[in-house]
Amino acid sequence: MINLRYFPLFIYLLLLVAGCGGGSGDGNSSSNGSSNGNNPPPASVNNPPSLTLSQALNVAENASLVGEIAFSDADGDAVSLSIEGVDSESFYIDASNQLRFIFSPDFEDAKDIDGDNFFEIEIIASDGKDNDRQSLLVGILNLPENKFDELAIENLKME
Ligand SMILES: [Ca+2]
Ligand SMILES: [Ca+2]
Ligand SMILES: [Ca+2]
Repeated sequence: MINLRYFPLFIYLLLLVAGCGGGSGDGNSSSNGSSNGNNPPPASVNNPPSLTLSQALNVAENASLVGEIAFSDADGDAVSLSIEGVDSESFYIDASNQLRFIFSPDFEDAKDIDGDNFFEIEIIASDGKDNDRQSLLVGILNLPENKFDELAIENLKME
């Protein structure tokens, strides 16, 4: 049986709880009106060119061709390619967008800047407004030279 002496207190507590629960409605109703109203959208947005390149390519020594530089431009802009990076002076890009050495690399006579047979360059594609650039590591693969072939034959004789 509920003791009626405490009933008013019970009601009081109920009201207190209900009052706390509903009270927090007056939050920040600051209306952040997006006030960019008067800026018309740009007439045309340029899309930068996009290079499709591996980050690393290996080519056999004694051949100057590295590979084609593939790119696209969503606007159909004319795109010009250029080369930067520490070993950029060892390369050029021909009229067919082929990346080539200006010489025939010789594994036994490394011509890259630090002599480890990995040429470090960056390819830049520009449409005159924006550009895309990607780093490219061109490694030189060693091919057997005559002297090494002879060495291999001598080793065979010794077995
Ligand atoms: Ca473009
Ligand atoms: Ca190097
Ligand atoms: Ca070699």
